[in-house]
Amino acid sequence: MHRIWRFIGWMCLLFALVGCGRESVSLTATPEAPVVLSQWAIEAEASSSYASPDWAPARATGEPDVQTCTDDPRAWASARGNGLEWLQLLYAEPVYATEVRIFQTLGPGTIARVHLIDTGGGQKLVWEGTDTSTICPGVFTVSFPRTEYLVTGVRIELDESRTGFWNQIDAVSLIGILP
Ligand SMILES: [Ca+2]
Repeated sequence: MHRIWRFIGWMCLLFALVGCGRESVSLTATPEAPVVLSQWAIEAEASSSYASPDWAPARATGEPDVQTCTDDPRAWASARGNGLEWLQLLYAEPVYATEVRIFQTLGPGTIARVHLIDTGGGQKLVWEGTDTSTICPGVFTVSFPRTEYLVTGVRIELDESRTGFWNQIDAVSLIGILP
């Protein structure tokens, strides 16, 4: 009787070893888990700015530093606050993008279009419409299926005639998967 149990024990051990061997093979074949990166802009330019260095496009680079809904020189503001404007941001690491987050700290409601910029400088529209945000400070988030191309920049187009007021942007993050 003991022999039978010993035999069953050895067979279990054998199957376990074979199973381990198979598992290691499949693990080797499994691609590495994607690394999702959230990054802040390193450079920025815009159609205009209220002043410089205060309210300049560079004030929309780096992480957010304005905590209230107010006119603050640490955020980008256009010169006039009543027409068509754009803000373009550059990021250090090209990624297969999945989301853009725009931190608004004054006058939300003017974002009209959001484009991604690929590594060749091409623009791809990912959102167009009317920003109905009323929460301020607030984050306007644009999510989309993972891009097939690498993204290195974001271009935000604003129509400040919609509110007749300055839509200040404190920071913009780009979320995506590292190649
Ligand atoms: Ca800022």
